[in-house]
Amino acid sequence: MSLVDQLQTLKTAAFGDIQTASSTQALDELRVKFLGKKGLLTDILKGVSSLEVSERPKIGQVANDVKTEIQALYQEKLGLLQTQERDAKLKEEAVDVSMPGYVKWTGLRHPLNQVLLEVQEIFQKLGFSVKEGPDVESDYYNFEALNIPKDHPARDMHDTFYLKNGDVLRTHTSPVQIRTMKAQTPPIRIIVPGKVYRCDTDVTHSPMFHQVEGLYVDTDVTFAQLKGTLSHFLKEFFGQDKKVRFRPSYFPFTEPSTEVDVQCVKCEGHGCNICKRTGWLEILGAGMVNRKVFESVGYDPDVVTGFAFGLGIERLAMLKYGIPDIRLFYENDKRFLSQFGLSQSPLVAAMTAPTPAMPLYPSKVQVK
Ligand code: 2U9
Repeated sequence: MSLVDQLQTLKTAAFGDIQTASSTQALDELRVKFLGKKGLLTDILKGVSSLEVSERPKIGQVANDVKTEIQALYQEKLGLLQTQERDAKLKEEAVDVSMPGYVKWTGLRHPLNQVLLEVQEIFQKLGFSVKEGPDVESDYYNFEALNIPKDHPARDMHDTFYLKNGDVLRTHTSPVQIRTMKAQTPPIRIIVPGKVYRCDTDVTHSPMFHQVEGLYVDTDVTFAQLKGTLSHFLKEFFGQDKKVRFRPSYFPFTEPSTEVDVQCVKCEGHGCNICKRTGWLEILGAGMVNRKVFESVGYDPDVVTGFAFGLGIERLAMLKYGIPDIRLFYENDKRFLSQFGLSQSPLVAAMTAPTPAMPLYPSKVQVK
């Protein structure tokens, strides 16, 4: 076949292939195949050297024309395929702005932790520091050292979980105060939050719940300081306008002992279902540390005095927010928990709003 015929055949083949190319990548491969340095056109032109010198310019001209025509078709097809590919990509990546956005769940503090932090903050500002200790305790630290000997009726009140080896799940966080007093010398000013365990279950009692206890020991700590400190705490927590009262009580580890009430947060003292028509809510147990407790930690009760107090976090949270059932705290129901997110964005709040079946907390109960 003459070189001119070979060039014509090449052109026909190239045109056919380029016209049916389905992607820019396939098209580029064709460019290399036909026009590349080691391509078919180059192959054909190798034959020019064997031609008469006089025939060479003509073949050169034909070859140039073929090359130019293939390049022109290539450029035209390239533009077409690029447009097609860009359109397909845009279609694929299209964003439907009418679709609802993704809700980003942000974590928030459990209501019990929120209340605990609020309590801690009030006492930390008064110079109390936070101490923690183990959940499993010996009978000595949980009872004996706190003036609750074996057979003491107070043991029944505590509904204790006993372990096989005689240890107990602590019924209060008081053992931490005993450990601290044994390890340090006065002045001691601590609050002790933590889980405690009592075999008792109903809507206001759980076998595990959380307490905060406090202890202040120094020379000359007085009952007046106890009253001032706890009145300050209750007013900070429930509101400065609330009245506070101290009633005589009994605990083996304090003498004298007192229970501290705050004016009902719901009826402001008029009497309602929350305060059992009394107008008062029982919040704290407290008292001056019993001399016997000081003796068991090696302190001289004629030199040091102190006050101690205890409260239940669940009870505090239930009263503050009007929560009727203690089990709500432990069920991990997001409809319940998300209601206590002060830092929650309005969008998340709207999209995670509780269904009507779940009452709203903090409740806005109206009482008359
Ligand atoms: C030491 C000495 C004394 C801590 C105290 C109470 C009174 C009290 C209850 C409140 C509600 C337990 O969670 S509750 O059921 N607590 O009434 N706690 S005085 O007294 C102490 C503690 C440690 C060394």
